[in-house]
Amino acid sequence: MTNRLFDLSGRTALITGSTRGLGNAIARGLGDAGARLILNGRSADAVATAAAALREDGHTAFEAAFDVTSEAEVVRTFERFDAEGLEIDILVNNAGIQHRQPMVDLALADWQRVIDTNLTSAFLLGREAARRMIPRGHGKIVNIGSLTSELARATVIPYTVAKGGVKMLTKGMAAEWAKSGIQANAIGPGYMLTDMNEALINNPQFDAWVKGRTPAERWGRPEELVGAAVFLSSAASDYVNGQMIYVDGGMLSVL
Ligand code: GCO
Repeated sequence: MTNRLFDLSGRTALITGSTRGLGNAIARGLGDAGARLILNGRSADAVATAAAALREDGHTAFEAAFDVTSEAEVVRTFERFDAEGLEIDILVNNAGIQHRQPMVDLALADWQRVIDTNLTSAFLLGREAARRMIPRGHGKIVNIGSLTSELARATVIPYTVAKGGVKMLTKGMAAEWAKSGIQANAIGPGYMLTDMNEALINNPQFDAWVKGRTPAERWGRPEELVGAAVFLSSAASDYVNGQMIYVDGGMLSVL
């Protein structure tokens, strides 16, 4: 008998960047907890493929291909949800990109692209979702941060700045929206086995550093974020607001 506190039945979750990696693992986990899923990515084909795979496994999966950095596309997508009667109960702001380059060599366009994708998108989707959650008196927002929400790593400064911003945006959402029954929180993944980190995983020195610097002495698996995601998406977290849960094998807790 699973505890109904963690039951997402009857809830609809929009997960950005959910065609692969952390977003897809989180979507699958929320689906396993009973949620209907709306998948997102920029590519309609990739969204369709990911949604079909989830339907194959018995999940209810809708498709929403749009660019999370485009205010016009975000607004238009939420207007489409309104027209289709799709109420977003859970928003997971997961979409993100990485760009590894020393700041002295960094082009403004690359800086802006990372900030827009990893941080501004969470504001845009959060604003549109909150405009609809506030009148309903309830909603869950789960932002995806990073170890770099707390500590900087050289060569990934735009990502670090964006993820630091995600931490404070989460607190800002709590400050303004908690009184309306919305819980806004974040998850800070450690070094996870994802496509985005392929170059690091395949670099023996970096791989050894991660395993040496992490108390668990291993990389994390995307599905290991599901527990925190279900908790922060469910009634179990109705009095939790503005928090970041680090799922990092202990890396942030030790020198
Ligand atoms: C990097 C990695 C990290 C991880 C993750 C750590 O280049 O250092 O991409 O940013 O992806 O964010 O929490």
